[in-house]
Amino acid sequence: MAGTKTFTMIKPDATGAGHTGKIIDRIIGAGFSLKAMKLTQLTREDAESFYAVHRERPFFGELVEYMTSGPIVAAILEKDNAVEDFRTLIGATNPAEAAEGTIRKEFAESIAANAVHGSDSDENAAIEGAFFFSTRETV
Ligand code: IDP
Ligand code: MG
Repeated sequence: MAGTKTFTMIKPDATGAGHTGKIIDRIIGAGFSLKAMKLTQLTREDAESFYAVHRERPFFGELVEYMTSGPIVAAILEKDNAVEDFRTLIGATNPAEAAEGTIRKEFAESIAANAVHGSDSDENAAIEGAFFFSTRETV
């Protein structure tokens, strides 16, 4: 059975462009509830660790530079079928390929600066949520 939690970040391009509130509104409007949320900025060590799975990819350096370039909003979200439904809401990694009405179609600047993160599995949702939040910080 699909899990009920996912993890997201509003990335530096979107926070910097003043899109934080609009993106949160879209997420809540799509039926997700906020279980935890914080504004923070990733250190290089944080970003390298969070994206360790992409270490060997050619864009890793660019990704770490970008993700440390400004504030991010991290959040744990709850909804039935959370991981899959959130990936549908945000759209394809490359905004040029993202469907109409998706968050990345509306707010992303490029394949790197693509406005939001969404976990790709229930297992990663739990790992990524725990990277940012203790049980004490989750409602
Ligand atoms: P996802 O965020 O849609 O799950 P992933 O393949 O997991 O996409 O890649 C993680 C992040 O790395 C992307 O959200 C994007 O910020 C960045 N990224 C992915 N592919 C590229 C690329 O080809 N060039 C630059 N950055 C990329
Ligand atoms: Mg991914």
